Amino acid sequence: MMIFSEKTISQRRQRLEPEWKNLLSADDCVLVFCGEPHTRPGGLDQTYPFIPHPSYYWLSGYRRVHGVVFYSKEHGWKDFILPVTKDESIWEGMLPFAFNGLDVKTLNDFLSQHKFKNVIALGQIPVRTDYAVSTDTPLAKQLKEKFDQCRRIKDADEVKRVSQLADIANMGYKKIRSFIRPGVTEREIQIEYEAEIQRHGAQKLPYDTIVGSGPNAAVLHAIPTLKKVKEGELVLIDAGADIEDYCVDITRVLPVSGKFSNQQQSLYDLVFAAQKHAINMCRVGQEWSQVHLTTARIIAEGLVSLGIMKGSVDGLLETAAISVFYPHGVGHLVGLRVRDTGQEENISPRSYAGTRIRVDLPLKENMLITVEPGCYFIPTLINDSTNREKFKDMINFSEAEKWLNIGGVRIEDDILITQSEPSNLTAVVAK
Ligand SMILES: [Mn+2]
Repeated sequence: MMIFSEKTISQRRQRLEPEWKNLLSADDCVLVFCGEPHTRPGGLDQTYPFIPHPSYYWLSGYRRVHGVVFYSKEHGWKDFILPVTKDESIWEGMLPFAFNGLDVKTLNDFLSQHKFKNVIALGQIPVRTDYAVSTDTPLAKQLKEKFDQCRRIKDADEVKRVSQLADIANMGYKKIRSFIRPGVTEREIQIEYEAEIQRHGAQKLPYDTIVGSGPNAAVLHAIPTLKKVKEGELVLIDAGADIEDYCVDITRVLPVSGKFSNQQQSLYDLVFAAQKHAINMCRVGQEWSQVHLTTARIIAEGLVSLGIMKGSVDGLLETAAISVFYPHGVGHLVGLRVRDTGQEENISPRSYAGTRIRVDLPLKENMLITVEPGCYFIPTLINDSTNREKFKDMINFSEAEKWLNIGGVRIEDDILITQSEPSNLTAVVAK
């Protein structure tokens, strides 16, 4: 029932505790909720697959519904767990498991017995509780922020798990390379990849696998279709692997015929250069926004040299013209779930070169972040009348139209920030 050792869990608690102690009064306590199963609409007793709230899971190592981690200055850490029921044993074959803690049914009594003034709820807060909890208070927000900051720093067990997932994803990507040929469908590529990674130990997918061939490569979250991939096309595959909600997030672009055309190669080289530059910037203290701006600059310079954009590169960034071809941020925190804790401190994130980036923080040692610049020819943006008017002096639209069939290129890896060189945990997947 636990994939992390008790030592790892206790080290995480030791790391978080001093941060919380500073914020809490003697009669405050914190509850971190795992969450409850959710009924499928009209599904009677059917529920969606259950995943624990990542904060709870990180802090406890348990994946059991209704679990609660309790903390107060006076009592320290306590685990409240729902014991396996007779029904679960009959229907699902679940065996009672050992846990160091208390039956969650005793939580209410425990709280009333100790008369906490302020019960702060974090994690997947239930719709109803038997006791009053505070959720949206300034204190709750501060506690959550400290929690997120702690969780962003990956420990050795987490890094090991993500590296293992990179090896698993690599088996899937290798399978695609041997499978891909004119006439197979995007959907078949997805199936081959997903079967292969599960054969090698992945439990599930961290996000819906993206396969886009030809013009579909320009659809940022392309759902694989029954379209057959054609000789001379590119295929963009953005696919991960997941074990117990830990994951990798990887994108590769492959030529169906095994070789890029000159035009495809020039686009690929451009994005690859931006990615290499960005990875090299992944160092302690680096502002993430600057990493994004650097990739936007490299892509803008490349598009100027290809005759697709024109004018000063500064202007292409300042006016956001570059976002017609690069409409997303350079990356996001990853690890425990595909969007690891990054957004909460960026409630009104600034726009950089026309794009809202998902993380607007300086990098710290042992953060894990994706680096995924891209350059696309998206009909909706290229044919947009406002863009045509606004950027008429900056974009050579008739030239851009010649690239619509190529779709786009994105290259994505997961980078661990270290005291020295950036560590590419997904480098094993060939580019
Ligand atoms: Mn990603």
